[in-house]
Amino acid sequence: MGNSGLRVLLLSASREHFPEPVFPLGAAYVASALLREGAQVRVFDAGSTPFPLRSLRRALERFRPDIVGLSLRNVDNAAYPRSRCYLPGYVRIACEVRASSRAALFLGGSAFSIFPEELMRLLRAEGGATGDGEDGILRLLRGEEGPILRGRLDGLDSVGFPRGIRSVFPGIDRYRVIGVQTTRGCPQSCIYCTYPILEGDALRARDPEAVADDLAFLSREHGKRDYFFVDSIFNADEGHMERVCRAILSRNLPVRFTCHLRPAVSDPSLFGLLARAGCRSVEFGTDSGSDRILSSLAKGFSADDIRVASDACRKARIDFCHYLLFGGPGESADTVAETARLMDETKPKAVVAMTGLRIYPRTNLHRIAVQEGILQPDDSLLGPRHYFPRGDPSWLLAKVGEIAGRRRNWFLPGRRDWSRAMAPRLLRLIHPARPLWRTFRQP
Ligand code: B12
Repeated sequence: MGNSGLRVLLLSASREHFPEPVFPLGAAYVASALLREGAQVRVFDAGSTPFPLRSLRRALERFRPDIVGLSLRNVDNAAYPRSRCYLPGYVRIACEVRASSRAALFLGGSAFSIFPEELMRLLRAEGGATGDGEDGILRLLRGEEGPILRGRLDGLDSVGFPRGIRSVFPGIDRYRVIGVQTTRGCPQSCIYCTYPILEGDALRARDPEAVADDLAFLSREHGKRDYFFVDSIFNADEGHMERVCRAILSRNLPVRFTCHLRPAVSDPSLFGLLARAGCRSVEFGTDSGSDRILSSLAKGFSADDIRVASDACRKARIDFCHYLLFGGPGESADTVAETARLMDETKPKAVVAMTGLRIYPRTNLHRIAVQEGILQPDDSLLGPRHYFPRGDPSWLLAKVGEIAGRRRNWFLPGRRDWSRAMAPRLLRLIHPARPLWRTFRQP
């Protein structure tokens, strides 16, 4: 109870509403850990107020926190060529914290886990924790070794929703879709990916009954029905996925959810169980339909696996979307065409395709790009920087644009600045609980 009475404002800095506004789950989970220690906690959500700096000033003056914990989710939108960098907004928020309070500033969140030193320097914070924030924040408050430390929970028993969430974060009522996490860590080693850096490379699972407790609480106390299971890969351990579904079914919970799946399933009948538990949409991290590229990205599954998973999803009547990444090492006009053919064959509701791979530090892609001379070894990568075969984006953008232009269900987030577009906002008004891609009309 060392932090009893300490006033902590957790500030979720993201203002990105595309493809959907994202519930500040990181801040909510960190709040749980602080509440257990007896701290007084408020969550400020910069994404749900039209004038964030003015509202933040008011919140700081009213609550007078001892500590501000800045939750930094996205560095940029990872899209090419219309890339949007969020760092200037985070600098403005940090300046407002300095100007309107004397609180110490601590940093955390996925953006911070990827770029800790750079963000410490940019935002002039007192300290920060990468990794598991529930552990990280408490160790920062204890003044443990720093200024940057790595939060690490062995088991996930302490992960979950704070039961008094409405007094901590009244803004919960503004969110139709609530994030829920059932596992952390990713044992895959896709060459471009940050997941093992963010959450570790070993899979850690929450007790399925604890997940069901959270869902029961959210539906009973807050009337929620729609969820996003935010696990990097919900089927990384199919046994765990099955236990979560059975826990939901055994309590008859009124749940509809979306999740990220790897398109590799050992037992296709699991999709029937997923559907019965409330799964309405699946986002497959497919990346490519070419076996050559799947292997160069080290995905660990094949085009045939994608066929089987797509088929199983369709039979279970779950809408699915394939997320693609064009431009991995070895991508050619032939492999792009092969991917397009597999998409036509598997008939997803939508295809969301990025062209160019965002290069993150400490990934294999970073090493490859330096070796190939496409990237300077001292580039901080905050930039952002994207990988293209031979460093040349033009032919690939043209090719993917041409393919997508002939298919109505293909969506290219990097082709324009969607943050200002009206169409996604209107679709969101009509279908507030669905992922944007699920609102597209299928050809
Ligand atoms: C699920 C997910 C989505 C879903 C979200 C659905 C939903 N309604 O919640 C969807 C598909 C919509 C999505 C979209 C996007 N996403 Co996304 N997403 C994720 C994913 C897989 C999980 C996020 C999550 O909720 N994790 C669980 C929570 C609890 O973790 P957390 O927020 O990180 O918080 C923990 C710690 O970071 C820490 N912490 C958090 N705050 C604080 C504060 C303090 C003070 C401390 C000490 C600690 C701390 O403690 C928490 C508990 O451990 C991550 C990858 C990952 N594994 O993190 C990518 C990720 C966050 N997404 C990313 C990106 C780029 C995007 C998009 C911009 C993509 C696009 N172009 O459309 C959009 C942006 C959407 C938006 N509005 O912000 C990137 C961000 C990195 C970057 N490049 O900036 C990530 C990291 C993936 C990656 N490429 O590495 N995403």
